[in-house]
Amino acid sequence: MYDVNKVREDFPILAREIYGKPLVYLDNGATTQKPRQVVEAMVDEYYNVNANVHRGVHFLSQQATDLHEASRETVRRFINARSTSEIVFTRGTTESINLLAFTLGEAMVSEGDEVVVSAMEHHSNIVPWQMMCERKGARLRVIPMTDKGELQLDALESLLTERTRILCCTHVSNVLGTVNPVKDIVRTAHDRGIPVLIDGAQSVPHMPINVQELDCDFFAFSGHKVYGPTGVGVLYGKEEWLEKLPPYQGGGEMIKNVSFEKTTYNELPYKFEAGTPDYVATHALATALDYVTRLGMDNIEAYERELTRYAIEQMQQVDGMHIFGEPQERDAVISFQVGDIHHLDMGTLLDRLGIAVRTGHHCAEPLMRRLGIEGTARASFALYNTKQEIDVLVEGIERIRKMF
Ligand code: 7TS
Repeated sequence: MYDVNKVREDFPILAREIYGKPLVYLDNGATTQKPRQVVEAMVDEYYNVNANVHRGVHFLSQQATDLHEASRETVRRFINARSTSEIVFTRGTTESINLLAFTLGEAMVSEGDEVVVSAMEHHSNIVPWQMMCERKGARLRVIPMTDKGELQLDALESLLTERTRILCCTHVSNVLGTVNPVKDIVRTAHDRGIPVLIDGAQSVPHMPINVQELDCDFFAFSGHKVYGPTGVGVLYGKEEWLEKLPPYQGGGEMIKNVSFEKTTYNELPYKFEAGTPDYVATHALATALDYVTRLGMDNIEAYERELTRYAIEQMQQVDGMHIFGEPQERDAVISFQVGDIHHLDMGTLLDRLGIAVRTGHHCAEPLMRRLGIEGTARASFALYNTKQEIDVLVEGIERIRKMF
């Protein structure tokens, strides 16, 4: 059985009070809190192991390298990639997508080509593609969305052409919580020989991920959204695709031989990992993935789905409550608006009650425009949130509604 109270004991920050009120942290879409195990792994490595990886014959360097490479294997297992060659460590989802947009642009995009993204992307899965399109004279095309907040997949047929070089789509919307049918999207794109990138920033913390089953060609996520440290993330890529792409940054680690005349590049995945990696963070990320694996991603998913169902049911009791999107499959994210109370006022007043939510456009301005709004308040849940916390949120919203 999933024991949330026991889980909460692993997260010291949850015992904090904010303005004299117990913290209710519902901004997990932005970043999650860290369990003791993760922080202790970092402290332990800095205190007892620290040395640069991949370059020392000495004991500590070997040990740090072993931890770093074992972390790659942990990531591989966690998303069920075929090989650790397919696991590139980056600084996060944003860097993963920038890496891919740049290198894929260099390798295979020319004037008149097209890149397809969806209407519900985070800026980090729009702007890098836009930048690449501008450089290459290519064009961005957009999968439209229904009023319920689901992608219009019937439009895919006409959007995917012989000029389409890649389709990029988020697994879960960070605003609406929509879980996109990425497996179907991948199949449709593959029928036309088009590779697919899935932005897994908002799915990895909430559900089991199996990249071989999804059959996506690329998959990106951030460590800090899945209980790991900041500054580390992953780009998964199928080996045959990564082999086709040129390096991203130049420097140490990514080379085999360097002379002033010619440099040869290292094998996968090191070709994409110039410079000293954040090897303490990769180890801590693996610790976080081990932590959620021990709890069971299936259990976490079931627990959070029930929490989200409960939250929607309770929030809908509030007069004037509008919840954005009505997707058939929703993950642990709820964007809302109450009457004409500005989302910033809502967020600020909830904060005074110790409740942390996010407000604004959530780095998805095109989606805001599609919804005809400037922003929302957003509650997003994690494995340590409780129904009691949702009751506190709903009481808080109710109190604020009465003030206005
Ligand atoms: N993709 C999605 C779907 C996201 O939700 C985010 C961050 C990113 C990419 C970028 O991740 P990063 O770790 O590289 O910054 N989303 C949010 C959010 O919803 N609130 O704060 C950050």
